[in-house]
Amino acid sequence: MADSFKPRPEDKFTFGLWTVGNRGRDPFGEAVRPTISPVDIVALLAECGAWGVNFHDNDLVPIDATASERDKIVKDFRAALKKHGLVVPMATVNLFYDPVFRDGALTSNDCRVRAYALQKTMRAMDLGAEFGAKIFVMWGGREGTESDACRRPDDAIKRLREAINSLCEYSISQKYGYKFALEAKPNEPRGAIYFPTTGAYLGFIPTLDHPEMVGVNPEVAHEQMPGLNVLHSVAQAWEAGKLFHIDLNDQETGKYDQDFRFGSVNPKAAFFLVKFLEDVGYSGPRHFDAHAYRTEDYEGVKDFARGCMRTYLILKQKAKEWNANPEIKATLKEIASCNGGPKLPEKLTSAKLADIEFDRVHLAQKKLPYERLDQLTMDVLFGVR
Ligand code: GCO
Ligand code: MN
Ligand code: MN
Repeated sequence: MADSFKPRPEDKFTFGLWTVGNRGRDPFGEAVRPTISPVDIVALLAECGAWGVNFHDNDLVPIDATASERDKIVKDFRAALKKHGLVVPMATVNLFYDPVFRDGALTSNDCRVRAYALQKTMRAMDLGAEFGAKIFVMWGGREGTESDACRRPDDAIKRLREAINSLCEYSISQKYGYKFALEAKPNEPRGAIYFPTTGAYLGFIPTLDHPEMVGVNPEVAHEQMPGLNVLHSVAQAWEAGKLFHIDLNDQETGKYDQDFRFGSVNPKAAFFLVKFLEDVGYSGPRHFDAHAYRTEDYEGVKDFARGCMRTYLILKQKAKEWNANPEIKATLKEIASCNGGPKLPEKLTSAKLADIEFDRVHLAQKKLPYERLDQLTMDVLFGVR
């Protein structure tokens, strides 16, 4: 049994260099873990059983690196990937750390900052493409405000549209074949970030020049911070054909950006999310955008990484059990059934509908045994059924 929770390449589990490489610095305290090089991170992830690794440009190549330093880093990293059999399915760009981006990058009021951010993103795309990345995540960490006195939000939206249109053109011109995955977050590090939810990006994408190249990267924590149901956001993205990537982690509603191990706060929500991804056949990477508690050393970081993948696989097994459970199946059938009354025509046109008489009181009497269904779910999760 234990073996079935061992990660395999086909599970497509990935981590960012910034996740397992997180040194535990927070607004109140210094780093507690030493710096770990990208090459060592690849070894650590391989030891834990991950399939791939993702990076921001500057997780791999420091912002001030010379061309020759860059070449050496790229060479060493490529060798490490080869040695450990890891892939790079996704790349991204850091448009939030450097002071130049303190008032945003692609939406900044300063046209030179915007141009620099665009150029930095193009270079990050070059770097990702060198490692075969086909997904480019864009998270607008600093694209927001503390005071809306500083710019009109619709100007910010226009600027972001223009930037993404150019980046799509760049990917086409370089034949990179990227799909862009836009990642929403309501706040942190800004007081408020533009496009606070996955749904906001889904409304924006059809206004782009190349909407087919652009989808979303929902993150569990980012939807849970303001108390939204992440599964509903993911399902909307999936149904729109826009689920290009996913960031798995966990988070308590209303708290600071916690980035906890996947499934560690709300295992039931994590269960329904995993069940959804598996039921619909999502085939993209399962990326864990989380980090270990500040109390851990690098052995603890391994426990963290293994825990994310193990929980996913346990929940995947639970989803199978849930789907096969005869009582659950019978209950689902019961709740999906139509409740007697007039037979509805195959095609319900408005003309036909106008003539049907409904027994409203009878319809309202249908049994909806959701208490039983939910307890059956809990029984499956608790392992007693
Ligand atoms: C966060 C975000 C980031 C992004 C990453 C990729 O809350 O800090 O989730 O981790 O996912 O920058 O673009
Ligand atoms: Mn996050
Ligand atoms: Mn993220």
